[in-house]
Order: sequence, then structure tokens, then C-alpha cells
Amino acid sequence: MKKGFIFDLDGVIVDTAKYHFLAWKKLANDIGIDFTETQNEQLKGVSRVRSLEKILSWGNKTIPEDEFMELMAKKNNDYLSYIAKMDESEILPDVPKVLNYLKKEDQPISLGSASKNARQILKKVNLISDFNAIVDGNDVSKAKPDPEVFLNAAKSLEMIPQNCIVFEDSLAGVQAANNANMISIGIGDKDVLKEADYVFSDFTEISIVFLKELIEK
Ligand code: B16
Ligand code: MG
Repeated sequence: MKKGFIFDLDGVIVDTAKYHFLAWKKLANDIGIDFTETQNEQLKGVSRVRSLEKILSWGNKTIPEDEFMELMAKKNNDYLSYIAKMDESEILPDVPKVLNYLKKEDQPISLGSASKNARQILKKVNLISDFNAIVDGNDVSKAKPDPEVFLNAAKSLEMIPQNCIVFEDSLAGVQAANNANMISIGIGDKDVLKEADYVFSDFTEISIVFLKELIEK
């Protein structure tokens, strides 16, 4: 049987949250707003626009539209300078083990990410050819927990949602997968991701036997 396997990017395939943190922190501090790692956690899976809106509201700041656009561009340029230095060593543990097994079993694989930089990142870490479809922040109008990104990924793979499995590190992403009627697999903290059908700390905890069962279910 074929299943559609959909992977989030940031926090699932690579740990780019640390680069988002550095870039948002610099930007926030430059405009006189404090920015902590706890706040960064709340931006996981959240779009660039919504992230800046949240940071401004935490700092009780309102700014004109043109300045908002300038700040977004500034943050992204800074973020891209970190991305430029990425290579295969930044792929999270055992991600290749899982991708290689799914490819060997001829299972369709898609990306389902909120990031507009997804293709660039996949190219930098040399994984772009592992994906049969890529759905990212450029292809959606509604943010997770809306299921749009994952439903688009299912469509691209020509799979029905009920036969798709989503790997996600953010609560909003797990909720998006559940809202899409897909099997949700949380990657990260069990307390944060308790709404997921399964939760693993990382891919080293995911066995080939488990993947085989998902395919055969
Ligand atoms: P960009 P994911 C999300 O990616 C990140 O988790 C989130 O922190 C980021 O703000 C968002 O992408 C947009 O990213 O600025 O590169 O378009 O986790 O959905 O893969
Ligand atoms: Mg993520």
C-alpha cells in the first residue's frame, strides 16, 4: 500500500529555529524590544508576517506598513546569511534513515512547511531530490493550524488525506495535520505535542518496524 509522507521543515528536517532566533532577536533588540528563547518557541511554525506582529505586540509597539515591510526584509536577509552557510551536517539525526527507507519502499514524500525559504534550505542540505512534491510558505494563504499546507501536499502527491502521515515539531502543525484528518507524528516534547497521534523526541526513536506498520495500516 502507498501512503503520503509529509514532512515539516524547520525543527523536523533541520534545526533552523536557532537561526530564526538569532535573526528575530537582533531585529527586536534593534527596535528596543526584548526577545527570549521562550518567545522564540511560540514562533515555531508561525509565518514571517505573524511572527513580526507577535514580536511588536510583545513590545507594545505599532509601526507603519512600510516600516513593517522593511523590518521583515531585514530579518529575512539576516536569516539568509545563516542559511548560506548550511550544509548536510545540519540535517537532524536519522532523517536520512527515514527518507531512504520510504524511498526504497516507493512511498510518495512531500514537504509541508510555512517557510518561504524552504527550497533554498533543502538545496543547501542536499535533500531536495528526495521530495516528490514541495509545498511551502509561497503556496499557501492560511497558516497552520489551518490544514491548507498539508491538504495541498496530499493533492500534489495524489493521495487522500486519510492516507497521509505528517511529521511536525510545532503544536500548530500537529493541529493542522489533525484538522486535515491525517495521522500526526509529533517530533519533540511530549507535553507540548500531546495532541499528536504519536510523539517521538527525534527520528532516532522511529524504527523501520514502525514505518512499515504505518505503510501497511
Ligand atoms: P520564513 P516550518 C516555519 O517553518 C518556522 O517554524 C517559523 O519559525 C518561520 O517563521 C516560518 O517557517 C516562516 O519562515 O521566514 O523562512 O518564510 O516549521 O513550517 O517548516
Ligand atoms: Mg517546524
